Formats: sequence, C-alpha cells, structure tokens
Amino acid sequence: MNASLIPSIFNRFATVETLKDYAPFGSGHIHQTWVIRTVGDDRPDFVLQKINHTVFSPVDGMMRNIQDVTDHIREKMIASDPDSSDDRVLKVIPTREGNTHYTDSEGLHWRLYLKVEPGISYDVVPNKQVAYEAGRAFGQFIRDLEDFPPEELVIVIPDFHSVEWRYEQLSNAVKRNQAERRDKVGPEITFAREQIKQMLTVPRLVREGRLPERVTHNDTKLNNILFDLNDRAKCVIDLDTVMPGLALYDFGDLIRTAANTAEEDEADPEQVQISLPVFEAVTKGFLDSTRQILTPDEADRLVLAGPYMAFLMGIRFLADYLNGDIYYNTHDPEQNLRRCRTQFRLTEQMLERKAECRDLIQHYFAKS
Ligand code: GN1
Ligand code: MG
Repeated sequence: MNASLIPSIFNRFATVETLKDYAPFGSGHIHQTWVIRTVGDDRPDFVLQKINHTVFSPVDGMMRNIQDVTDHIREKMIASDPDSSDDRVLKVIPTREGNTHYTDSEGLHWRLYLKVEPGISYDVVPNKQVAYEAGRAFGQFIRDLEDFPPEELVIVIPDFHSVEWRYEQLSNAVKRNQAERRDKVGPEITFAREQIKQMLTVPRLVREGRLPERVTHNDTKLNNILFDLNDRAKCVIDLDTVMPGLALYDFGDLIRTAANTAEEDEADPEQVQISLPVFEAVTKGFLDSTRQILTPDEADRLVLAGPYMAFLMGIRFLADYLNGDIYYNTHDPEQNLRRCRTQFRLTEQMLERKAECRDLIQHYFAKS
C-alpha cells in the first residue's frame, strides 16, 4: 500500500476539514492506522484505518455493528448529559456517499473516526486510578449495552473467545509445524496440554446456562481505553469485536493486560507479575459499573476470567508463532513467543492467587 494515497482516501469521507499531514499511529496488532492532522488548531483531527479484511471478513457487518452500538451508547449519553462531547464514544465519519467505510479500486476497505482528544492510552498501568477507571469504563460499556439485543449483531469472528476452538487451532499448528519452530516451544506446548482441562470449565458453564450471554466488547485491553489529562477514562475504542459474549471475557482481558506489571511482549519473564493492588482497583471499578446487572453466579466465576483470557491469548500467540507469524503484526521473529510466555506466566500466577482474587471479587460485588 502506497501511503501517499492517504490524502485522496481521506477526501472520500464527509468532512469539511483540510488535511495538513498524516503519520502512522497506535499499537494495534491487526489493522494499519494513521492519524490525520488537519489545518486549524481548533479543528478536529481524525484516525484513518485500513481494515484487515482477512481477519474481519464481514467488513459490512462489522461496521454496521460499530455504527449501531455507538448510536445506542451515544443516545444514552446525550439523554443523561445533553452537553457531553462528541468524542466520549467512538464516532464513525461516513463517506461522502453516506457509507460507514470506503472501498477503493483495489478492494481495500477504509474507515475514518473522529480522533479522541487528548487520547492518552497506557500499555502498563501507571497508577491505581487508571486501573479503577479502566474497570469502570469497560463495565459501563457492558451496562450501556445491557438492553441492546445480542441477536442484532453480526458475528464478526465466530468462536472468537472459545478456548476449545483456540486449542484446536494450536493443535493443528503443532501438527503442521509450518515455520519449523516446534522444537523451540516444548515447555509451552506442555503447559498448554496441562492447563486446557481446567479452562474447559468456562464453556461447560455456558452450556449449563450458568453464564449468560451479553453484548460484550471482546478486546478489552487496557490500551483500548483513552484517558483525559486527569486520568479519567474518556472513551472506549476498538469496537471491531463487539459481539455476544461473556462478562468474564471482558473482565479477564482487562485483568491480563492491566494487572500485568510488564508489557505484553516483555523479554524478561521476571518482570511479568500480577499486581494484586491493580487487580483490586480494576475489580472495584468493573463491579461499581456492573454490580446491579451481574448474576451471583456470574460474579462468582469472574475469578476464572483472568486465567482463562491469559491462557487463551497465550495459545493464540503460540499458534501464530508456530504458523510463522501470519496473524499478528510482529516486529521481530521472537515477539509472538515472548507474548505467549508472558500470558502463560500470568495464567500460572493468577491460578496461584485464586483465593485472594476470589475474596476481592466477593467483597466488591457485595458492596452497595
Ligand atoms: C489483537 O489489534 P488489537 O491489538 O486490538 C486481537 C485481540 C488480542 C490482541 C492481543 C481481532 O487486538 O484478540 O487480544 O491482539 N484482535 C483480534 O494483544 O484478533
Ligand atoms: Mg482489536
């Protein structure tokens, strides 16, 4: 893709602003992203994305989900505060023809969002307030969508958080050994085999009807929240995977990113630790938003959320490593392996500290 085409792509969207310059932006693993800066200090800037349509093949469906979900949240926000700013919920800028995205002559799909200002994001939690706010904001997201009918959403990636499906993908990757890296990951394959049985508790509980399906975000990494200058959560971003899911998925994905003291691809395993004070702050925030809607069974099982999501991401990174880094964007050939090791280490630590985590969850769920 020739980046010099970006100004002409920007012009396909319905905005009166004039492009000043543009630059690569963000840290997503899937799409290609640019910030579009515009002329005039008081004029809005934008975020342009080239959609990865291999990963998100129903592009129309994904964009319709995002439009519907953001309309729903915006309506609620305006009802409770008519003066709330435009960038507290993601704003899709339509094309000049009124579509949610633009498809170019090569069949590439593009979308434009209003840029959230100042749009501060964190890969590692800097203080407890950020942890609390992150929990509160992702909890609020689930709560705002409690009355959104899940069946109206397109399933953009089937079985996205199914540990059965992800384990099958890993098993196939191990068998194929496409990148000839199997010999390097013996301990990781063993870990996956040892842990899978207890992770299957979650799908079993779903089948037994003990964990209700809700509209969930499904990509609740800490850096998918944008903060203001006072470390208040301002806007939840990256709504690509909004689908029917479990509260446990969103709580767990946030825990595995926020309560990790290191980066997702940390090279030194010793740096990767679960911070219990951060776990506590995230839990308090999440339950402050969701206490009224979660069932007691659901709250009780939140203790599985962190280990489940860390394990699931770990086996996904491991499978991609074995497949030769074909899914995630990577900067170097060992990055997926480091990501996998981080997630497995977090899984172990959270399982070890399960009793303490359960007490904290019970404590904050019971609070009124
Ligand atoms: C991907 O693109 P990004 O970074 O928001 C992935 C998530 C993983 C995450 C791991 C569609 O999200 O599921 O948790 O990487 N998204 C997809 O960092 O696979
Ligand atoms: Mg994403």
